[in-house]
Amino acid sequence: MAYALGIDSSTQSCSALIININEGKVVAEASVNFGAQLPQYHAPSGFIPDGENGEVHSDPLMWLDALDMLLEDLAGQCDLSKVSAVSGAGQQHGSVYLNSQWTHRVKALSPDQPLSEQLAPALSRTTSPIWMDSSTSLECQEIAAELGGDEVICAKSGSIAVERFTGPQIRRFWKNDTAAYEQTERIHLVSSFLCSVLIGGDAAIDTGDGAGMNLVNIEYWDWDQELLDATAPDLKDKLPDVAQGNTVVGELAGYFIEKYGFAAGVPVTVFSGDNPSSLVGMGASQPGKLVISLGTSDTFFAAMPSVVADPAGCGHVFGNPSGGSMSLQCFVNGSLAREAVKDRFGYDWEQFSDAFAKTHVGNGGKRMLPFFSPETSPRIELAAPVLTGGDAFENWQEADAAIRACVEGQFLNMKLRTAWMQLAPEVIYLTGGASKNDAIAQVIADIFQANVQRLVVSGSVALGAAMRAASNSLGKSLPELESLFCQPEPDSKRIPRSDPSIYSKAAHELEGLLTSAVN
Ligand code: XUL
Repeated sequence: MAYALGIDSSTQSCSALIININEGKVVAEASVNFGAQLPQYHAPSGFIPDGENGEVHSDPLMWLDALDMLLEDLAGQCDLSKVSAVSGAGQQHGSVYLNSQWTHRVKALSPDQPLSEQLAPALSRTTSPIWMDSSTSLECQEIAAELGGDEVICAKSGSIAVERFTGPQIRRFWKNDTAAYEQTERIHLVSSFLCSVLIGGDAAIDTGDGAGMNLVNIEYWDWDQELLDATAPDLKDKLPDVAQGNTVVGELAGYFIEKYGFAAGVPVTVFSGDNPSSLVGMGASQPGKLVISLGTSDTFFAAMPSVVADPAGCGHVFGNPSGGSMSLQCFVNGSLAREAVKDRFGYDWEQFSDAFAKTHVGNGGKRMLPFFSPETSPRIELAAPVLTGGDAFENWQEADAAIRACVEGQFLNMKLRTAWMQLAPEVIYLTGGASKNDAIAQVIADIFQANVQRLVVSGSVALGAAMRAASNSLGKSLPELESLFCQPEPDSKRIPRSDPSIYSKAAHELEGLLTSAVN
């Protein structure tokens, strides 16, 4: 049979799709919104609101209920006995803490009771810190001090110690609730937790999601004893194995066969993080293509020809689920910054787009550091965006020039900050809400001097998971699957049109502006 199931347990919802790899079609799709469909967890946006000291947690039982609901929905849409390969992905960095009951409970799941009821007694920590949690600055400093500085951690783990990463989160749990830490026999990521439930035993953590922990060494892709020791005692014993993304970790457990009608013996490929999975779902798993996702914040990621870490410590290196490594860099000032400029002039999105036709490439030297809130790439906190280029412009009296300056500033900064990846992309794939804006797409094509395209893909995380499952277990290669499922949107191609020297000069000027803003 030629069906593969991909699951995406993200921050606000759990979604899935089933693909038919012979026909190149999505045959079923479902999604459970945590806030709307599981109101009993009091997490309207998928996390428990009003956490103290930067804490952002979610209830892992909510993720289990959503999984049950999702499979029930899918079983109503399609005969699940036709599914012959499964994989998935989870929001990165979040962690689940399990006690001595975990091993036997996950092995003996009965179809007569929901997953959440059977596994609730196996939690040694009732809630899970997720990627939005910023409570661990002190722990990051402690880990860095123990290792000999951020550069050492970055070279080993692909990132400096980062608040949302799992290692610093584990350290804080150990410090604040040592007894519960000691009762913890297993720590899983969101991805490996759900995968474990599906196979009825501990699943490995893949190199894509594992690298978001500050615990895996990116040279040999396994736990790094020094990083473990600097984080918390006896940590290695509490963690599952690390595996490459093409590993089959088990077969679907009896619970799913009996309850939802899956066939016996369905292989499950190790789950990954949502970003690594999206890399595959966007058809960019081989070097040469890169993805820019234009969302609340903008994210830039790409398969890497070789493993290098960002010397400035802003970017991240993760494992690429299809082998090798990938880079990821987040820019906090994404759509919110574009929206702030638009709103400042009372424009709608059409007027915003028209501003590009009324101004010229390079904006006549009018520049903006478009950081409305603290930025992570580079790490900078400005009282307000910095503008340069004449009094009227600097006093926000030139709406169209300000809009171009904001967007040019964002992508010039992105080009500068991602230079460490040493990529020479043939094509950039755009995704996310603002990717529909052709004017923005043209600016990106000109700044990166590369072709820019939108894909018809929606739900690239779940699609990437289904494609990984299919390529591991159903005998179709990823390139074949990409040509079936990752097609460019007709007429969305933008090619570089401007003289490259305009934006190299502009990049130089922006870097100068940045240096003087920091000093
Ligand atoms: C990546 C990150 C988020 C989460 C949630 O480092 O924190 O993108 O993966 O989507």
